[in-house]
Amino acid sequence: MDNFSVTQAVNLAPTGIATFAKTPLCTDMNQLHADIAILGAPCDISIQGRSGARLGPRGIRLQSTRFSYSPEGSYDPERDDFYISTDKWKIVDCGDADLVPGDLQASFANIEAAVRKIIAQGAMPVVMGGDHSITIPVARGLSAAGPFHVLHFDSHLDWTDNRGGQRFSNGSPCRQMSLLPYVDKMAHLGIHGIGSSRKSDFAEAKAYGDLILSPRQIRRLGIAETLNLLPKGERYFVTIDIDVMDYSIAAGTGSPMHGGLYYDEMSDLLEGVAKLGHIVGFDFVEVAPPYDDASGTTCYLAARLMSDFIGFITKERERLGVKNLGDSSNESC
Ligand SMILES: [Mn+2]
Repeated sequence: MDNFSVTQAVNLAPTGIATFAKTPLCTDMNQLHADIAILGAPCDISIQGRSGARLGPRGIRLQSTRFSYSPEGSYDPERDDFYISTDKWKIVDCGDADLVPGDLQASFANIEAAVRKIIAQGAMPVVMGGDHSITIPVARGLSAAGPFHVLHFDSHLDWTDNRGGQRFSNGSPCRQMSLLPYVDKMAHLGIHGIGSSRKSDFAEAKAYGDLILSPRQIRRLGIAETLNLLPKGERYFVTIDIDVMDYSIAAGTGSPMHGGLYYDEMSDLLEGVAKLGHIVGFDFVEVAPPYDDASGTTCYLAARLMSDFIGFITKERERLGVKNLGDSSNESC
């Protein structure tokens, strides 16, 4: 960018390449040397309702260019603090795991391999779906990061065993994760989709030891008490389905739902979650730009919440004195 500027680079939102928050692009995973690696998983061939989530990473990346990170960090006037300083944290965008048309398992294999590589390179994966089935290969790719608890934000329980014999749909990631030996307890937050799961699915999830709370129950409890109820432990994987957010602010998804969470509630929950323990990674799924409004409300909400969560996670690591790479490794991407 500097090559073309006669003045100091201003880096406005409409300029530059639309990586996530305009972070550096690193498509050669062997060169990956970062604290946090953003990955797109534009796979929506296992969706049960309206497709379109394969365009999620594109939509989120475009809206995420409305903010970008800087050496001094982003100033939050509410907390009077700076977040995500590029002097302290190295965040890169690794591009997308390749989608193989019509081949779910091959597409899953690409996602799993990318996540496994990110973990092996010592970075925290942040994966953009894609439909919620992509959480299955993401969780598989996290095997070396386990054992961990799973915190699942969604309108739907996603504990379906199979539909017509298909066990890897966007309605079954939590069922599939429960089968992984390194997945410990699960908490499902924001669940309120009527008729999307069988009563027997809820019974089986509870028998596994899962906590299930609706938005109404979260409001009655309050954020602090809700956080108190979450499983205690050292490590957590967090999976966020955009349809946990209320229809009025998140229409751009396959199965939008009234009665969901609002931005402040979700952001506050994520801030609390970041303080529970070590976050091994998170994914953000089901954003479907074809159903979004013209201003990109849903895509921007997803980008904002992802960035908030990255900010809360890095802030907690700063507080704990966790080692980070910052800009000390400029030779590799
Ligand atoms: Mn889901």
